[in-house]
Amino acid sequence: APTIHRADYRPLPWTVERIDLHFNLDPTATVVTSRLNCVRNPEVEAGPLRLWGDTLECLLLTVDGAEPAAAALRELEDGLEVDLAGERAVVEIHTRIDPQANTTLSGLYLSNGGFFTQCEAEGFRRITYFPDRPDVMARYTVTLEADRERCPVLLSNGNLLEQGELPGGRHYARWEDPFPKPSYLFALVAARLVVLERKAQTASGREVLLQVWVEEGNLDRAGHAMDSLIHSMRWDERTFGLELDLDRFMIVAVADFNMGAMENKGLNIFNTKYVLAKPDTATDVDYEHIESVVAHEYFHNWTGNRVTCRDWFQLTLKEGLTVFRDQQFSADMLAEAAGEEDAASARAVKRIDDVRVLRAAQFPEDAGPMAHPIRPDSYQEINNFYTATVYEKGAEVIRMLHTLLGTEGFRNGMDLYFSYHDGKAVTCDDFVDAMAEANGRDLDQFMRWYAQAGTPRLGARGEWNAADGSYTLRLTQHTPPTPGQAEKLPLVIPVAVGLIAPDGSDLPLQLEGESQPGASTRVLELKTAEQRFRFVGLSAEPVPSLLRGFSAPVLLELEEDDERLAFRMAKDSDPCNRWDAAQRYAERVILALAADLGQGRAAAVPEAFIRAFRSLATDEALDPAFRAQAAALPAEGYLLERMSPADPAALRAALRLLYATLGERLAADWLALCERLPVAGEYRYHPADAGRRALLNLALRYLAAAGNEAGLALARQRFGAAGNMTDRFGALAALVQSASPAREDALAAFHARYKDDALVLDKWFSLQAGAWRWQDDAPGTLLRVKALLDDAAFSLSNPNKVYSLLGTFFRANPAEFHAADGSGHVFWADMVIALDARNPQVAARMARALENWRRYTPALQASIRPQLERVLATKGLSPDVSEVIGKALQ
Ligand code: HT7
Ligand code: ZN
Repeated sequence: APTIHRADYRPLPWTVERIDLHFNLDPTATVVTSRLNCVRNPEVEAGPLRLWGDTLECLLLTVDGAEPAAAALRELEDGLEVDLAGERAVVEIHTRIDPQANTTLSGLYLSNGGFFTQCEAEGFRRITYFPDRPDVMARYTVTLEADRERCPVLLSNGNLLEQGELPGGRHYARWEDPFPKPSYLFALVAARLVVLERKAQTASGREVLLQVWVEEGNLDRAGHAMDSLIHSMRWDERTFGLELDLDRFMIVAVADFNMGAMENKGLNIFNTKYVLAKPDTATDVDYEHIESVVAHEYFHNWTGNRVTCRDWFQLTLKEGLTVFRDQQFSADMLAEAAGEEDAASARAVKRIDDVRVLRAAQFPEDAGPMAHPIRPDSYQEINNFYTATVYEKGAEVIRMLHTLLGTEGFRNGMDLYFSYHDGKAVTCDDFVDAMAEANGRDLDQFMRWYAQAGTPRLGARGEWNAADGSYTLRLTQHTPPTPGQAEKLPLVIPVAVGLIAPDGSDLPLQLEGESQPGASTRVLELKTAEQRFRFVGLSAEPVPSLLRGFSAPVLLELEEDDERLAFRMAKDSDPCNRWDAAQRYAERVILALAADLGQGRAAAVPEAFIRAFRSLATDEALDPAFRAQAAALPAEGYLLERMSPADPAALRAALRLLYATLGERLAADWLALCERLPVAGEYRYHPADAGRRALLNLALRYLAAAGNEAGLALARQRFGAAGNMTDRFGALAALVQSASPAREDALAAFHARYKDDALVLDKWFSLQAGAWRWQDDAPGTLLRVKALLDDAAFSLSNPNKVYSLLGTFFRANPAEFHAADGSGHVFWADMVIALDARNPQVAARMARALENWRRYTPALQASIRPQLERVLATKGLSPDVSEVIGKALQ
């Protein structure tokens, strides 16, 4: 596939002002009639109208009512070019498409008999010929015509103008969206659905209709999504003064969907996973995710829809900013529920969650062959760039702006951004320029965050001068080379710093030249490769606490011995850094165990670590949700990245030993926790209860890993008696991650209870795919995964099933996936090839599981390479997979 470069962006000579669409919906032969009111762009040199089209059958094309001369219409590999005269023209196009044959879930497709669309990024061109780029913003009128029996509900963007009956059992609905939008925000739904609806008032007093559409039988699972939507509306009004601009806002749940959800104007389409929840089927984590995804899509209405991206290279303009907004929203929701006293801890728990995701998913991406800046310079397939870098690192970049400018400065920047760019398709420069102008700041150097790939290394060394009571912090930065970017320039890195006194209290900070001490945490701005900051007026040597709140997406390289880490685990006033100290200590212990076990040496968990871990996990003064974070070990994927070469078997052996040791040595503590923590009464989704359940389930996990009889009995009992999915699933997970034979019965009982529930079965698949081997002679997980492919509930055509079974195995079970006999690698190639024939986006996601293969041991590399080559040599391979594998092999 050709490479597309950001530098090649040119505005189109013709754009579309209005589009009138008519859909005659039929499962195998849908006819789409499109009338485009085209307008010449006076700022661009004359040229033809460019229409993209993909897998379309063109039935008719006219210009101002007549067929164009043969020479005026040219067929291109990816669409058409039409010569138009004058300043305006009406182009009418009729196409025929086959939704039933569309297994890609991009464009118009069928799910459970209903019609659904997904147009981001380039799905609209699979529906009709169109200048399918985000900088073409048009007003849409849409008429849907379908069989009434099959599709009683007909939805599209905006407001319903009219609906009625048609001959032959058909009916129609006509919709109009008052706001100009890019084609990627177009949507339609024609299906058999039921609705939960509420009326709400916006801040300015307008009445709006909120709807959540689901399949019959699921109405009792739609309430949490509705509540989340109302909370999101209120938060955006309160925080950014942004109101819902439509009279009606719809959410539709669909079971076949490539990603989490889609922010189509006024008609958000969601993966059922991020809508449906009731206590018996959804865990606390599911409730949390639903709240944040509903918020994310709702927030896009301003950051993405009202102001959109000029081109797809600017994707982080909407995604990074919207992830930041949903992270802030979730933190505020948690803080509100926790109450004033516990608000800081609640916010930290959310921040820790976000940092975990960044480290586990984005850091490896930044260290691999697909590394790219948050604003990439080139791509072959845009669908491959909906990445943790664009989303999560993009959100970190926005967060740094927020830190540097302050809450008020950031809000002023947002206001200016909307005042300049509402209704337009713009670039990341436009956003940062608005922030700079509103705050009188020069952010030119800051823009390097948009241009440079790779995780920067932040070095820190402190020098204590007892004679004058000063402490000099020397900060350095460098970013390692990434593909195509050998040299990197210094970035602006906000480093939030505290200094801890020997008694554990925070010291007031006074920099050299300042007249008096100030706050105990302050943000230093590191702008050059090396900078010194001299703190004065100190009476004893302090312990530095750096990057508080994880103030920048960097890897902190700071030499700290075990005692110092244990000290910060116990004393750091910044909860994120307290957690981080525990993670660093655990990482050090795990990697040392892995090195020993990998070399066949005897290994034991250091006593000092067990002591430090125990004090933190059992500290009753701390919020259970925080303790659950502190007691959870670093993600296996992150640890593999920290290992050189990455040796999944040795790492797994180390983790097994650590789990079992902590389970055994702290058994009495874990059992005591299990007595004290249970939440009485009926289930409610509340962060305080969720924290208790999370810590209790973690305690069960440690006990089960150690084979503790009392712990296993408790897990069996809780599994049987659970009154909600969080408890039931937590107990089941503990049993499955143990050598106990009880796990098979529990898995069977779980299956029997939920055999008709697709979303719960996803959990059942995932749990088995992620299962470790707790006895060396147990059969490998791959055998189980292969057997599950034939389960009646499994389907390679449903992304949720693929992500649950294959995604978990390839991404979350490295030791089993990378079994020494190479069977996992052969299986991976078989699956990627099979998936690619149906759904290239999903196949590419699975393909990426091996992108960092060069980091593994030579023996594993030798096993992986031929499989990568086999996939690349497959006839008809999609551009999606071919970009991933091509770059991995480069
Ligand atoms: N903006 C949405 C992106 C999305 C998507 C992209 C490619 C293929 C399928 C997709 N479904 C949704 C999701 C979001 O960030 O809100
Ligand atoms: Zn988004």
